[in-house]
Amino acid sequence: MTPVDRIRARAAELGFAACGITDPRPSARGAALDDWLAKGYGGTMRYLHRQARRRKEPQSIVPEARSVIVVLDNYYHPDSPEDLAAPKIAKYARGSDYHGVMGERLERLAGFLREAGATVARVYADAGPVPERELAERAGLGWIGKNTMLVRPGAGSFFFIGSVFTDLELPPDQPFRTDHCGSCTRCLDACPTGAFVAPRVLDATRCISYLTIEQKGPIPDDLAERLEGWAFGCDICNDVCPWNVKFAEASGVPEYEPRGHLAGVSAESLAATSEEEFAGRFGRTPLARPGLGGMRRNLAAVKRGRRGPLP
Ligand code: B12
Ligand code: SF4
Ligand code: SF4
Repeated sequence: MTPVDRIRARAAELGFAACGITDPRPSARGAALDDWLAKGYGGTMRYLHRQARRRKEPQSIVPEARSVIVVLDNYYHPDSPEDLAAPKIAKYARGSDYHGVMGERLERLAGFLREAGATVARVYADAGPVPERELAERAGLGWIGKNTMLVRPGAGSFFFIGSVFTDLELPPDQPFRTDHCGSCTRCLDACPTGAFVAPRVLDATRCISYLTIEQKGPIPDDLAERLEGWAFGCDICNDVCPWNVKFAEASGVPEYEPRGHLAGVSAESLAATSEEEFAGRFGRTPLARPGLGGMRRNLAAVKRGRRGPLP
């Protein structure tokens, strides 16, 4: 077994669905990121501006790094009838918060690298200046679809992406170079808010995921009307993708088992819910990010939207 084979085997043992190797050379899409930010598509996510330089030059994130190990973590579980009824939660947020679940297993992978001689092994899972989808594509794990998701052939896109930057010099995998979207436009056509400006360019300020999780302040009425019952995140442009319809398989990671839905929860019932009750039910899930205040806002917007256009 080569050192890379052993790393892949350890990643599989830790429950990761795929593992690829790349290096921290500069992003080939720096101009696309600058343009995206300049057009204001990042809305109030100011951290994306602050991180832009490091995102474009991954070497600057961990100067000692010679290789980046990229993993995919499957979070898919089929929808239950309660999941499909408003108010809806995106699939990724139905289990325990992935930052901890993936972070802990990435740390174990980093420990394995240290045992193999690495002096630097730093892990990232969503919370860092890492161009995760591009690195995953470069590590041969899939292509960036028209919905901007990293899609893996024969597997789909219901994956989180994690990475370990290390000073081990490892032979990189071949980048993924083919586009398997072809003439399909299902994701672009299905987006209820018209958030795709063009294939692979998302105006986040129109995306339900941004509006219900990241945005501060009220959800504008014209977009509230189009929430289609989504109260936290949105799965539409992933659900319609033929690669998911055909290939998505239930995750084997126990922490991603759905732990609760919002069936029976309404704007009125949340108004009467205390912070303690909310924390008891959703404390260790991604819903803690917008918190009780944010979820009250979201449920009120879902309700407003269902009444139809406001005068
Ligand atoms: C900000 C952010 C968001 C924003 C903006 C999303 C976006 N598309 O940019 C919002 C809040 C809307 C969001 C939503 C979601 N997110 Co998010 N998000 C991020 C975050 C933190 C940064 C992404 C970013 O930099 N965006 C800026 C754009 C410009 O960069 P980019 O997406 O990498 O886009 C590249 C392409 O557009 C490409 N490009 C441009 N032109 C062209 C042309 C061609 C031909 C090609 C090939 C590429 C290309 O160049 C860009 C720069 O490299 C990443 C984590 C990370 N550190 O990367 C997670 C991340 C992308 N999100 C993730 C997830 C799961 C989601 C949701 C599915 C959650 C949900 N169910 O609600 C949705 C999906 C919505 C969607 N279609 O993207 C996962 C995606 C996993 C995957 N399989 O791809 C990530 C990687 C987190 C993680 N660690 O797992 N997210
Ligand atoms: S997550 Fe929903 S709102 Fe956002 S781009 Fe995809 S379909 Fe549109
Ligand atoms: S729905 Fe079609 S166009 Fe969109 S990502 Fe999937 S294959 Fe590509």
